[in-house]
Amino acid sequence: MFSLLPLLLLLWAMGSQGFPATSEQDMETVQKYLENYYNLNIDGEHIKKQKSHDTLAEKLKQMQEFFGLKVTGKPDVETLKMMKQPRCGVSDMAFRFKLTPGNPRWEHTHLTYRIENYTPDLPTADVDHAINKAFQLWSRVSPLTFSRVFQGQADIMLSFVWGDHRDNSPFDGPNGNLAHAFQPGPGIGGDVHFDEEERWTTDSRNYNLYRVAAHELGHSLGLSHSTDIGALMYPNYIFSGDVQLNQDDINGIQALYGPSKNPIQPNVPQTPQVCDNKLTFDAITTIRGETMFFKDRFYMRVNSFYPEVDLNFISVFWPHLPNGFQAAYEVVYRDEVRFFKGNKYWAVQGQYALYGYPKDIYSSFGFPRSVKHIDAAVSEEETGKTYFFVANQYWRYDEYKESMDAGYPKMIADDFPGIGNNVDAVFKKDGYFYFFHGTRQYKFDSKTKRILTLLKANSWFNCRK
Ligand code: 0D3
Ligand code: CA
Ligand code: ZN
Ligand code: ZN
Repeated sequence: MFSLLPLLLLLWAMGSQGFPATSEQDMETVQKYLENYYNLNIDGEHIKKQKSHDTLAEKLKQMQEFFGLKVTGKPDVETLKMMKQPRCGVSDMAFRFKLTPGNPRWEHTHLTYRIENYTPDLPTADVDHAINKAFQLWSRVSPLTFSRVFQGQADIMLSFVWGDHRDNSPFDGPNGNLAHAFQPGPGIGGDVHFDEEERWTTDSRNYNLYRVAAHELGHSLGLSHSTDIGALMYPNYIFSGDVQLNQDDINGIQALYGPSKNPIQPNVPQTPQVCDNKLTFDAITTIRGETMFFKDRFYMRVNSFYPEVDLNFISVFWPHLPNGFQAAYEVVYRDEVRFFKGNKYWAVQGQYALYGYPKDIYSSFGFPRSVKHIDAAVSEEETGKTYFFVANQYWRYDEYKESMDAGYPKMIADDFPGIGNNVDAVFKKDGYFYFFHGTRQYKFDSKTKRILTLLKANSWFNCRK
């Protein structure tokens, strides 16, 4: 059943002396566990090439971190013990939040807070507003309620302090550590300190107080850092334009306090999981030799140097572009990538957004007003022809002549048979088109008008089957 040889070799290669004489059975436990819950790829005799040696150690580390074990990256006694415990069938990877070690939480659901002082960077009303909104994020999705007090002790005391402020966690001047908060408990428990040496803002400049307060309050309520880059509890400050809890933050707070009694719940963003077989895409394009996939607020990128998929906010790459593109394509000879949303499009050169955008698709490309959005687009380097897919039809545009070719639109089904009635996304690589429709992907040869291979949409992400 199991091919233990590669794993044993791998562990041996990792220099994993210092863990107990591991039996074959234990090895089987480790392998099976990491395969089940951590997408470990051990395929027959081969560790799949993209999964490097430290990936196994990485997976072990992730697992150890998740369970609050000592993070060794090795299958030590504690780790094996945890792996042998019964589990519900859900992948740990789906839950990326982490609770504070020991799972401290508030035992009452009505909490008080007090703003002890103010930063000179902002009007006091802006500070009050930012803090108030940050509390609301968490109260909306949990049974917790918060009320502000103006004197005496409150459960959560918030203050702006700098340098050594006598809690054994001195701040470090501008940047670096922005703030910290204490886990639920009496006295200093729950309190939030902001580093006064940061510049505090109410916009996208570093550092947005609402964004930082929202994160710190997560700690005040008992959450630790999440590995989900889309979560407010992710360890690094990323300002993605708006501040909202994502599904992982909500899973975390509800694991501690249960669900909200309020029936009206906000729309919750989720971070795409690259190895989720149900993953679909909004748009895909090549860009300077790499392929970039777009989904909601995120891009995903793979390259040959690094085994893991690079997943991040679109706004980190292009702060001035919107989220949720519907189509994207690259014009290689101009070193330009164009992004479409509704009847507008934007253009970038590498990481720089070009001036004068967005423009509309009618005056630029000659689409009729009946076209409200583009489903997918791809340009052929050799011919300078760009294909735009709109519902069950497609248009062909000449990049050199800067005009739509005569005789279009045509039916997708006539010239790209088998790829479905409409297209989510398309890109071209090594002479072939790759069409995406839902969770399906078609490798298509336009010379023979034939589908060569049927693939899962996420086939580029080095996932196990
Ligand atoms: C911190 O200072 C966190 C606070 C934080 C993290 C994410 C979002 C808001 C606030 C300490 S609990 N993190 C450091 C940070 O992001 C690592 N510094 C700024 C930076 O690296 N640009
Ligand atoms: Ca600092
Ligand atoms: Zn402090
Ligand atoms: Zn933090």
